[in-house]
Amino acid sequence: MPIDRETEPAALPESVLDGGATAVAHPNIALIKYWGKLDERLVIPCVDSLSMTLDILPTTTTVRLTPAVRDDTVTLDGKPATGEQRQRITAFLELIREMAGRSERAAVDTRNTVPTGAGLASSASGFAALALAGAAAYGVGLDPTALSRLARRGSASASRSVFGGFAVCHAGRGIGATADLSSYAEPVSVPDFDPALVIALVNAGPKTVSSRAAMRRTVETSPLYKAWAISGKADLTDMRAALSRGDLEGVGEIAERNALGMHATMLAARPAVRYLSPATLAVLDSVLQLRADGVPAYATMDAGPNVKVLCHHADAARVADTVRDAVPACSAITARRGPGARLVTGAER
Ligand code: 2P0
Repeated sequence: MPIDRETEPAALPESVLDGGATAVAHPNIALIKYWGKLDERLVIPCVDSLSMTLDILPTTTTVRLTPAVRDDTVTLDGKPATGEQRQRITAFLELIREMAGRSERAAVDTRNTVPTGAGLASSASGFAALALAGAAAYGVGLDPTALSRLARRGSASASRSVFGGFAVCHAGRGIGATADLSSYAEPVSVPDFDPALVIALVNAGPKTVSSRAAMRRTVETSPLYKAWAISGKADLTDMRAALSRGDLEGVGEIAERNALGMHATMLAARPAVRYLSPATLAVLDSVLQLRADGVPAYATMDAGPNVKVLCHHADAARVADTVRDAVPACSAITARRGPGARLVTGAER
């Protein structure tokens, strides 16, 4: 089968085994959202999801084995990682060591260009890059499906950032090892669909409730959760059809209803989880106004107040101006579909 340079992650060159490995991965934005886990330890999502990988805000991660050192060292944006962030990364390295049958510790250096923990998918790009660099550094050869399953153990959304363009993450079936084997992402081939995604950054600060805690509370207490999970199945079927038609209006309508439904499940949780701020609502109003003015523009929001607006490239500048007018403190950056995770070597590092 020919290799699709956009959707297939790069193969592992032997040269990266000396002196560590560096990988780059991009964030993705879900058009059909993942929210809720069936198994927290194995990171098995309750629902299927579908996303677009972006061409901006990459994470670059280097993993070097440090046999003479007793503990892993983790540097995040130039500073030593602490607390839960460090723990998640070292637990992930432990998984790779188990796969490799090796015990050497490692030094991890991760650089994000996206604000960490702001609902801008830094854990998606972060764990996709770490999975690829970590597997390469420890000499574990993984096919794209296995790499995606590994990335999922870091963050379910990271399974999708292994691939470029559009990707679907299967929630999987069964429990335990069966669920682990059957939950992974794979590319969705829509070569001619290339929309713009205008990211309206209303607040780049870290979120007040982690998505992990928020998901858990929603699944356990929200009376709306089950209804949303069921309607998401139809959303996914409709989304695949709209994508294959290259139908931006269809894709946008389905993405918007799926995201609003996800936030409705959170608002109904006890106590409520509310990521949407007044500025978020002002941007949503401006998106409605754009549509009323004949500009196809559709909103999606993740675990934070920022809004991502799907539109045609030709309309992206107008959309960006409109959201900036709606919320003067807001900045807007435009993304398009981007590449899958890849290893980088030599000077590129
Ligand atoms: C998504 N989000 O599909 C959804 C929509 C946020 C809202 O995946 O707990 O960092 O590490 O699996 O992937 C954000 O949560 O969560 C997320 P974990 P993740 O993109």
